[in-house]
This record gives sequence, C-alpha cells and structure tokens, in this order.
Amino acid sequence: MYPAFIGLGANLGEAAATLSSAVLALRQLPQTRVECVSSLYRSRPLGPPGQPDYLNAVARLGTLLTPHALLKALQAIEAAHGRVRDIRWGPRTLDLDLLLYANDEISTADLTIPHPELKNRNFVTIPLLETSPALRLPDGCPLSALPAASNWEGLGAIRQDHAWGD
Ligand code: ROI
Repeated sequence: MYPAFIGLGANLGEAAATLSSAVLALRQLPQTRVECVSSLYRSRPLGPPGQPDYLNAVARLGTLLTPHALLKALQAIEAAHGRVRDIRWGPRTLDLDLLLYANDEISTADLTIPHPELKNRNFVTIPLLETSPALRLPDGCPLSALPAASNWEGLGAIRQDHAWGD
C-alpha cells in the first residue's frame, strides 16, 4: 500500500453531509483503505468573496491504485456529488484534491503532485498535519515547518467528534 492524502472541501448545500458521503465513497474504492480522517474544519473562502464558508478535511489512504487511477476515482466521486466544473475559484458542492502520493513528484497535464497550492493553504496543511504530524514533503520539507501549518487565520476546528461513518 502506498500512502496518499486527499483534501476534501465543500461550501454548497449540506457540506458536512457531503463530506461524510465522500469519505464513505473513499472507503469503497478498490485496493484502498481509509486509514484516518482529520477533524472537520470551517474555513474562510479563498477566492472570490461572497461565497459561503468552506468545510475542509484531509483523509489519509493506503492504496494500490496508481496516482492517475486514484485521480479518476476522485473525479467520479465529485461528479456523483453534483460537482460541476465552472467558475474558477467559485463555490463547489465537493472538491477532492489528490495532495500527496507516496514520495512522488508528478507533473502531467491533468495531475500535479504535490498539489501546487498545498504549502500555502492552512485549510490543507493543518488537517494534513493532524493526520500525520511527522509528515515530510517529497522535497524533504517537514510539513510542520510551513508557516501555513501554524497560521489559524480564518480557520476553526469544529466537530472533532465528527462521525465519519467507519
Ligand atoms: N477556500 C477554502 N477555504 N477551502 C477550500 O477548500 C477552497 N477550495 C477552493 C478555493 C475556491 C480555491 N477556495 C477554497 O478550490
């Protein structure tokens, strides 16, 4: 099994229910185990103002799917939750980002790993750190050393008891 980290985000509709349903769908992927899921975080939207706050979380998987097979599976889960790719940085019912896959660095037309914005987004780094406090990025940088890993600006942990349905 290879470790892979998925960023989950939603800010339309019943966002908490959508994220729970997405985690359930991750649990049903072939050759894949959901090893842990972070707390649920409320975050101020990055991007155009006037959209609702987001709910964010990170899931740690163990998987034998390839990075591209995993990407396709994530896109299918997004589509099943009504995700329409329209406004850049606009609101979304469900966003699943493949953040990290093993120690891989991948740059293809449809997939960049590590996720290019990972280091800059506290709604990614903070839940990621919660799942894996000792994690290092493929460039060797400890996640905990990133400024965005200790900056809680606009971010609040909620529902640490959130039932992810295991
Ligand atoms: N902002 C927050 N707070 N959380 C997200 O998951 C998120 N996702 C996005 C954009 C629109 C960039 N802003 C976000 O894709």
